[in-house]
Amino acid sequence: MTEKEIRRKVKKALDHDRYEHTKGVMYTAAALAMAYDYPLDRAMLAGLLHDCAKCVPNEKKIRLCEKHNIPITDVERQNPTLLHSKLGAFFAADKYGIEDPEICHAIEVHTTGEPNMNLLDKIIFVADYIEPGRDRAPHLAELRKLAFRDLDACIADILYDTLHYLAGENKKGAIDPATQKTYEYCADKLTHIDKQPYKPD
Ligand code: DGI
Ligand code: FE
Ligand code: FE
Repeated sequence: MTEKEIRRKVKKALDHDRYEHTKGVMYTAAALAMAYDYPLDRAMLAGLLHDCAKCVPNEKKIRLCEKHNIPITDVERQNPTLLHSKLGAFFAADKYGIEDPEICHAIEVHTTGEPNMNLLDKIIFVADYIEPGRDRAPHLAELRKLAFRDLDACIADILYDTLHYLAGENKKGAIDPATQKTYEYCADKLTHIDKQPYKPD
């Protein structure tokens, strides 16, 4: 498949807002790739495909994972939206012909992160959070600057905010152990001075 064909297919698979977000992630990933010396074409392709399974209805996400032997954890069964990353990695290879395992891996871990992420994983994880269309998360202005100064510190701060968001008032959803582990792995990189290290109860 050519890059143009992939773009057209992704656009069809997503709703308007999700495709706008996808373009934001693709170009933000390109900018981060420039800053940290990663091949632009691969970063952009990973950005383009990172949410390719996001608009599949939740029931169907579960069905497709079961059909293709993609393991589903308890937390994922309770929050099937989380499955869009694993299913997206599968789609990238299966429907979009991506043979680059680094691209598929970055898609697979983009929602929770994982300890010891490689450079492309980090670029996509951060680009997803800071792309220009995002406007709800706290500290976006600081995180956008930090991303280009210290990628690991930016990841620690994003995970800190995500864990607090998930643990917040109306419990947005169970915390995936992968999110927790990723945070613990990089917690020593936290930069925001007004923050205490996050501790689950
Ligand atoms: O797909 P996007 O919306 O672009 O972004 P994403 O893949 O990072 O998904 C964002 C959502 O995922 C956001 O609402 C927070 C949620 N999330 C991240 N880690 C966890 C989580 N949700 C649950 N339930 N548990 C987690 O550990
Ligand atoms: Fe996503
Ligand atoms: Fe996304």
